[in-house]
Amino acid sequence: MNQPQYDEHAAAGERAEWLRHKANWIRLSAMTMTNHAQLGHTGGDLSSADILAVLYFGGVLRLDPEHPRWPQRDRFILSKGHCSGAFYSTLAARGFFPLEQLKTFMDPLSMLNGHPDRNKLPGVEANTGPLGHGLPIGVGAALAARMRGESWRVFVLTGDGELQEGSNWEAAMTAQHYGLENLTVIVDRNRIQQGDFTENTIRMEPLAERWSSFGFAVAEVDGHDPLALLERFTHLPLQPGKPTCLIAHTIKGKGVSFAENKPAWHHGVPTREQLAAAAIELGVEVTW
Ligand SMILES: Cc1ncc(C[n+]2csc(CCOP(=O)(O)OP(=O)(O)O)c2C)c(N)n1
Ligand SMILES: [Mg+2]
Repeated sequence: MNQPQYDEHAAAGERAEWLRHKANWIRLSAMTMTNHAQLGHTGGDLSSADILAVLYFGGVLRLDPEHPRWPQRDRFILSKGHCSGAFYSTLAARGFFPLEQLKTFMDPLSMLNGHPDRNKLPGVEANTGPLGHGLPIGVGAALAARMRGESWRVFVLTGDGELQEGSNWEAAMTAQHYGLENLTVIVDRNRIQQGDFTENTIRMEPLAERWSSFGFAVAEVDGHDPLALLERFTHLPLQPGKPTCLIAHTIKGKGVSFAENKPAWHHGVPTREQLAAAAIELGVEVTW
């Protein structure tokens, strides 16, 4: 159920290349969606693509797209629910629903709302969008696994600006109180939130120290290096008896030069010409 989607016996370089290609496909697919809707959150879609590719295609998450509510599955919660373009592209590519459905992003009556809805779309564990809720839900899910004696794990992907929501820190205290080693928080540390850089808005540093002072085992990782991510994800928990926080250093808009590290691309959407330029830079094709 958590087999890598590539040839496991391939050399490390080839595996990394395969995952990079998958992440770039997720990027272009998400941009095709935000171009279609002329709405969306392109910058954060692009920063999280490698993390999603490694979780879903690197054999990290135990899941079964044929049985999305398989009780023993790992739970992945996209707490930064505004980055639904990348998330839906990942779920469709992994087989949770047909790729053609991506064409309906944000259309009236579409199941692909701007923010994920677990009652509409297979593979979505929690309704997110209002920031600061994914981790509290994830803590509850991890605690439920513990109480039932089940071995499934919980992964929560948050934004860095999102951590300004106090609910995250209440949830963190609870996670450490219960020693939820089956819980991993991944912070998409792209250093930009809505409108500006995080450090100009509400300073997030020293972020690693903050998480460790809340009782998490913490590691920092290059969020665009598939093998470094894979290495971290396949050796969890970082410390027995503690929840894990992985701070993934990323670039908002990664892979598309005109969008990289620009606050305006938080909810910037590409024109047709920009989409064509992105396809060339990313070196992938989206045919759905
Ligand atoms: C509670 C709440 N307040 C405000 C918003 C509007 N909003 C959507 S995305 C965003 C910024 C998020 O920044 P960050 O967490 O850094 O996400 P990323 O950079 O990964 O896109 C804001 C303020 C929201 N979705 N929820
Ligand atoms: Mg951010």
